[in-house]
Amino acid sequence: MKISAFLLLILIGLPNAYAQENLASLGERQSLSLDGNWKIIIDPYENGYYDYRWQENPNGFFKNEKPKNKWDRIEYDFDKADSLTVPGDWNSQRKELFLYEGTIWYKKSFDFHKSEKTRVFLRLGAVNYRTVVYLNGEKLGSHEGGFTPFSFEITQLVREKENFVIVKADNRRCAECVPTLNTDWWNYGGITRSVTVVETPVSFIGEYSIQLQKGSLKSIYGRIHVINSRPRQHVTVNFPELKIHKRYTADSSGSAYFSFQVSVKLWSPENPVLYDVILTSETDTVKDKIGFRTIGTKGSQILLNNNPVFLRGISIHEEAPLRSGRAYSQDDARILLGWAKELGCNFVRLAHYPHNEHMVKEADRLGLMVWSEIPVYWTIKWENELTYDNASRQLSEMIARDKNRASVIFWSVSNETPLSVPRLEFLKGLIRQARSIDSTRLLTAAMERHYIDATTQIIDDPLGEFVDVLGCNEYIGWYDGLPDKADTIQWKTIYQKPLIISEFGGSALYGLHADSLTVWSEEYQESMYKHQIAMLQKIPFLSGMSPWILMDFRSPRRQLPGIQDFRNRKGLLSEHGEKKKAFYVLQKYYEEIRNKQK
Ligand code: GCB
Repeated sequence: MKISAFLLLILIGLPNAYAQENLASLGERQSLSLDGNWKIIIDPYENGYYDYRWQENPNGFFKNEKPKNKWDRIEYDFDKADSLTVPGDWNSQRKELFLYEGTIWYKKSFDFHKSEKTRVFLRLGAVNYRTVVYLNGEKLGSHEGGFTPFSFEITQLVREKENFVIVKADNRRCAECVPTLNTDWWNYGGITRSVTVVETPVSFIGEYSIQLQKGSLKSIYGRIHVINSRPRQHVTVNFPELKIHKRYTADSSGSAYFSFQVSVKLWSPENPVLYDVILTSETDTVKDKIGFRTIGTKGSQILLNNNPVFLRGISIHEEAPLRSGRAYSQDDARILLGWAKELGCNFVRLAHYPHNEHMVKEADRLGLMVWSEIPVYWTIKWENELTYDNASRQLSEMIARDKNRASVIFWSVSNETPLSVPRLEFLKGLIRQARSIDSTRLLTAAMERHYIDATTQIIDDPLGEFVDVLGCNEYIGWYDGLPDKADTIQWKTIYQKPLIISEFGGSALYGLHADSLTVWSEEYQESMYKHQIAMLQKIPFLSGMSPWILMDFRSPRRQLPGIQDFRNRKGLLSEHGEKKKAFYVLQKYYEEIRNKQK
């Protein structure tokens, strides 16, 4: 780095060691989109990052150097390189990248007319998994975790013409990562969600939350946080449709906490009302569409707006419908959630990581309650502090992004994690953290269960004490016996809490027909759903279910040629949107429940 650039960086406080936190409002603002074609360099040996002694190279690919003389030897050239579309994973865009796990460099050029007295941020919706970001040859910072947004301030570096942003994305798995080495989903790499440049006033609303106070149907509670605030500045909260206009004074840290009484139409799956909400500070305005509802529990019931509700759910991976790869668009969200609605759902489990923002926003609009989770999956390194910090950061980023979405009712901290003391401490820490950031939603986890005798399943995971709602995955009739085994099973729990069967299911290849004992056939899956439903109906403390899974999805663990071909076939629909027989079994059951509740 040249001395002058180095001094400049010290003066303006760059490079950021890590991505900015607590700027969730950036996602709700007008922005310049950097989506489209990005030039790429595939770099399996990370030569663009390390020198031949494996030291970080100060003149790596992020400098985007060009030969100035005919003898200059520069061994890369973004401008002559291939390109990939952003947003989008790389595996499904190029045949030779299908199985690729490693580093790819992305480059995009843009012009930007910055107004006077503003700040500018570069926001990345998600990059899987490890990211280093550079602008105009300078490092902005890094981020770890594949499913949450992050941003960097670029006010001092951005210029009118020919900015170039370079992103190093590395999707190699590691034992200490979250998720860890082993998952049952495709490790799609790359810039999988939109990239934007966002301009804000110098002093701006960085964050806000606004929802019904826990337990109250009339009292709105919230916070506006103004970054770089003049002390005791005024902020307002406005609901134009209700002609509500409230004014508050922020404290010296820029935060205004408020509560007021209001009569709103409550958000529910039957009536997903969203209100325009406009928040202002003395220099800034942010607009959102927000629904208001409460969520709670009473004994083994889940209460939505104080009324018991049974969650007719389905689990969904962020897998693109009707094409392959990671889902990212509003259309993808509409198709996936449209199928869930057609199935009769009022609830979706967005497995196994935070899905893109279109999913939760569409769920808000369509009236689907959402279970949102972080990828603490299977065998995480419970005793590694960095692993904990990573999970904890992903949790904060998920909550920061979605805390104003009425659809989201559950934060889930883990999936099928094996019992141990360090694991319990780890998960308790995450639960405490989630509660301290958001006291209004319910905490859950997808746990396991075990047999106490040949026909009795018990849920007694010590984690159950710390969650509000018990999530439990079970595969009776698939990994555990044949479908009719379910007829003999009864369920117990040591907790007086609601239970969601967060997974059950079995695989079928769409179009494969046989008798109901022939594995992989639609008839087997259909029979399994029938036996499951009969069993689940007998569980008195059951409050809902999210069978596994809406649509077949890519997984490296599923290799059987002609049947799986790298796809987990437990979908009720194929990846082409064809409905298997079990779809109709669940649809019929959900209709019956709906009719009973009327
Ligand atoms: C599970 C996991 C899920 C898998 C599923 C399966 O228990 O939570 O991620 O995909 O089983 O199909 O085996």
